[in-house]
Amino acid sequence: MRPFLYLVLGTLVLFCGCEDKSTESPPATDAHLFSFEDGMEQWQARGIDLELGDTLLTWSIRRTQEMAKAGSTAVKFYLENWNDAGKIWIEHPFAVQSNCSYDVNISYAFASADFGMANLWTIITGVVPQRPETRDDLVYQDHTGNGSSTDVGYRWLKKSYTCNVTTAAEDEVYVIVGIWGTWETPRTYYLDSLSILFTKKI
Ligand SMILES: [Ca+2]
Repeated sequence: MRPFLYLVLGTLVLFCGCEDKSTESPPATDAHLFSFEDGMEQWQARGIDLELGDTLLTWSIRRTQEMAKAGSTAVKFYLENWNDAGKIWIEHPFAVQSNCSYDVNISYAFASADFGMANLWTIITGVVPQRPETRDDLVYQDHTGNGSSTDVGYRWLKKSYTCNVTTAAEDEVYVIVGIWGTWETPRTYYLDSLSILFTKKI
């Protein structure tokens, strides 16, 4: 009986090993959605390059009910960009595995009153392995134009960016969303329905 038992046990072990391979896990995903109805949901407002002589530019990032894409509340970005260099954003750390590579899709509704193609600002959106400390740590994307050639007021736009980040020893990354003032004027934008999707690459 003993050889038979070994055969049965060996078959079970082999079967379990094959089972693991045949049911190889799909890429791990992790989704987050923020509508800012009850608070900033752990997103922190930051700014850089805000100096103007001996003073600082006036700016703010706060929740508002002036307009919203989902629910009744959005996040309002306001920057008086008199130094032609201001950058303001919100950031949020997310837990990840160390020594891994992730594709990160960042999608949101973005309301802009910027029309035409002249004097537009620049969108900041990305994922970075450490908390941003300098302008070079930020990730710049396309412009803030709302697609209209005339002044039609605010339009909600659908923005979607997919970035890649590779972690080393760290076990968190930062997602950043904001604006870079690339023309000297005060401007206001709105953000809502922010979705973050992490996909771990195998
Ligand atoms: Ca909302």
